[in-house]
Parts: sequence; structure tokens; C-alpha cells
Amino acid sequence: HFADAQRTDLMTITRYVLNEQTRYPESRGDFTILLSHIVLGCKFVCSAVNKAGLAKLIGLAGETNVQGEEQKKLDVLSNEVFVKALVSSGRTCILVSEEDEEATFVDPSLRGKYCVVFDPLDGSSNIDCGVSIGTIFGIYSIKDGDEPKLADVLQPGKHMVAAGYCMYGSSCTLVLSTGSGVNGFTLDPSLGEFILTHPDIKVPKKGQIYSVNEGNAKNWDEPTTKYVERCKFPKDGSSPKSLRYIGSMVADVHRTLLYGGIFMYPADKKSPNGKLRVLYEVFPMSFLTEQAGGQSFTGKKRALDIVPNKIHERSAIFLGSYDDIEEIKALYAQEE
Ligand code: AHM
Ligand code: MG
Repeated sequence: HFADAQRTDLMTITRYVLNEQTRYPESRGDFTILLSHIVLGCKFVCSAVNKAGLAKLIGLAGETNVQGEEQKKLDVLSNEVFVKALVSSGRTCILVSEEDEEATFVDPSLRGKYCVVFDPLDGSSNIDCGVSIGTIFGIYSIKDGDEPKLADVLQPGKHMVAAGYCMYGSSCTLVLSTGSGVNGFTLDPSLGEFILTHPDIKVPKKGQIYSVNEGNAKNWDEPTTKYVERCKFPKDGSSPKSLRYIGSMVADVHRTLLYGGIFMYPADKKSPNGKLRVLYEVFPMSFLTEQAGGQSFTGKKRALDIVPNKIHERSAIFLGSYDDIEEIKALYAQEE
């Protein structure tokens, strides 16, 4: 029986990625090693996040907390954990983190071929109230033996070799794509292992949910305004869409992948490039969305086609169900 077999024959994330690699006979397991270090980072941050509410009581990371400071500490702690886990993997050459102004070039003695761009703890405004937050990452690869340079991470998202996120929610879920579909793994805390729970995630072709910070509506452009108006007052007799907005990109995108719909952080008069960062927010989430059969759009073009000029560059972003993104694309096309 399938369910029984699953209960005793666990597909861990490591086993899954090793299986995938058998398709590439030249592979030497470097990616598996890199991933196991990312997984370690996620487990550590998950455990720290779960204790965050107790931080005042027990102290976070062995330090006594001053009121109001633990939020910043959890960000900084997560960044340190990921930087150290990635460097010590011996498989990375360049790291770009939301928390660090400059890119980190790994010491030649520990250098490997992967460049990792990441937001160690996204949605930090949600930490203090215990709402879901997450880690987002994207991975580029340089040619073996090449000298790493900043241009290696200033590449369009479509050149990523893998992308994923880990959501620290009611359970800890790691969603990963290595370029052939999307799979979700849930941390079994008693085993300390991520187990395949959401094989081959496909975003529904059309959704019933829109997700946006509507408090910015005053400054929106025409297409965004029109689109949201249509969500609420559909002209074709269909029922209005539901609004869901957590304010944590990982959680909002996770729901969008599983239930369908559209997630948007549009440009507006105050932030002409939106809020979200191209390298470690827009690209990984767009990569996953496309791999799950959805689309991702900036208001001008396919998000994965952006060629970033700076590591902390921002872009407007619309992503989700294929049909819903077609609709917003049509509204932007009318503008031209
Ligand atoms: P952060 O990197 O400072 O945590 O900000 C990113 C977050 C995203 O998770 C979320 O989608 C967005 O910012 C929410 O922004 P807003 O509060 O403006 O709606
Ligand atoms: Mg962020």
C-alpha cells in the first residue's frame, strides 16, 4: 500500500536530490553537499524562530535580550548562520545576502563553483507577532576553475540552476526547484529531516485569490488599479476574488503556489521600482512559479529576463496562476 510504504520508506530531501543527480553522470555531488548546508541553515533558523517568543525569557543565542532588540537579532543571527553554513560547504564562491551591503567573495581555500543569493529571514516585520516568515535563496553556477567576479551574480534569473525557500510557519516547509519542477519537503522535527510531502507542485491555472498591500492603492498605476478593481467587481459575472495578504513574501507566495491566484508588489508613485529585491526575492520566487507552471511579470517583461545592475536592485513583481498573470499583462499592454 502506497501510504504504508511512504510511512516507512521516507523520501528525504537529500535522497531526492541524490536521485535527481543520477541523471547527470558527470555530477560529483557538489550540489547535494551545498544543499545539505542550506538545509542545516534552515533547521537552525527554524529552531531559533520557534523560540523567538520565549526570547525574553530564555535569551536568544545565549544573549540577554533588551526589549525590542530581538527582532534585529534574529535577522542578524540567521544571516550569520547561513553565511557560515555556505562558506563551510566548500562549494560556494560568491554570496549575496539581503543583510550585507557588499557581496562576499569566499576565500580561495574554501571556494567552489556555486554563487548563492539569499534573504536569510524575510518578512521580519512579522517576527514579533509570531506570523510566518522565511528564508529565500537562488543559486547560480560558474564554470569550474573560473575566477569568480561580481558579474556572475548580476545575471538574469533564468540562468539560476536552482531556487527555493523555507517557510517557518505552522510547520517548517522547504520548497525547491532544480529546474525540473517544484517539490515541497516538510521538516519532521522528531527526525530532524525534511520529508517529501508536496511532490511536483503545480500552481492552478486560474486562481480565486489576489494578494497585495492595498494600503498603497493611492499611489498605484492604472493597470494595477484596474486589475484590483476587476478582482472586486468582476465584469463577466464571475464571483469576486478573495483578498489574502500576510505581508511575508514566503507565506504569500507559498499560498499562491498551492491554492493559485496572484501575488503582487507593484511599482507605485512612491517606489517606482516596487519594494522587493530582484536577486534574492523576485528571481527565486519567479523561478519557482514558472517551474510550477505559473508566470511572473514585472509590468514590462518576464521577471526572469531582468538583467540586474546592482546586487540590491528592486523590481515590481506580479506572479502566480498562468491565466491571472495573462490578465495583468493585457492591462499593461493596453497602456503602451
Ligand atoms: P523585508 O525583507 O524587510 O522583510 O521586506 C520584505 C517583505 C516581504 O516579505 C513582503 O512581501 C513585503 O516586504 C511586505 O511589504 P509591505 O509591508 O510594504 O506590504
Ligand atoms: Mg526581504
